[in-house]
Amino acid sequence: MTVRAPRPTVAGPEFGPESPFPLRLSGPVIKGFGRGSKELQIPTANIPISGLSVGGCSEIESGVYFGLASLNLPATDTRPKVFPMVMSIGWNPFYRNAVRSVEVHIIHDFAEDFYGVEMRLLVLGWIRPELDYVSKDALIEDIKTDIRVGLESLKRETYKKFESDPYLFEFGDAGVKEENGEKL
Ligand code: ADP
Ligand code: RBF
Ligand code: MG
Repeated sequence: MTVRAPRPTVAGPEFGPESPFPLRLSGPVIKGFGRGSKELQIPTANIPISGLSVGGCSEIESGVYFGLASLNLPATDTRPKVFPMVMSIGWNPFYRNAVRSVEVHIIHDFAEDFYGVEMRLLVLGWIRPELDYVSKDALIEDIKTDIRVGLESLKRETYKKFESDPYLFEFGDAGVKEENGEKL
């Protein structure tokens, strides 16, 4: 049996996000590979890879990140809610994907799917590189650890304060068109 070495319980510097964080990304939730919920029981809301061109220039490195997400749910007549999230960007080495994907697991139980809804992300830190695994269970275990690490990391006041970042509440056409660097 292969046992993964114990992992740190928090990620990111104690005194708050350091460059290039916080990164701001957004996009509509699209269909992914259909594996997250069914195979891993960890649903991931995918957004188009074009959402990665932040401010039109920087490319994000592949890996696992933590941060905050907000959703422009149709039924939300109050301020959009902000949720903790963990995100994977890359090629999913365990599945040898042919396309690079951006997938976000929101740490919240939703009663329904939210395909098509705009999601805004404030990426606050890096957790680890994307890895290959000996088994699906090993991948699931590591993602569960990412969730714990993400939650623990976000508890710190230097990260928690981003819950009120205006970016998470600025839903609307203009912002989205700009963020994605493409005309919709
Ligand atoms: P896909 O391969 O299409 O991305 P998944 O099996 O990964 O499908 O499931 C993702 C979908 O599940 C999301 O697009 C969203 O509509 C829904 N969903 C429900 N709960 C969550 C959650 N906590 N985090 C992310 N997506 C969720
Ligand atoms: N896939 C990998 O192949 N290797 C990884 O290290 C990996 N880490 C992930 C970490 C998180 C927090 C999440 C949400 C997903 C991760 N995935 C990883 C992606 C996973 O394989 C993918 O979500 C499913 O295949 C569904 O598309
Ligand atoms: Mg998914």
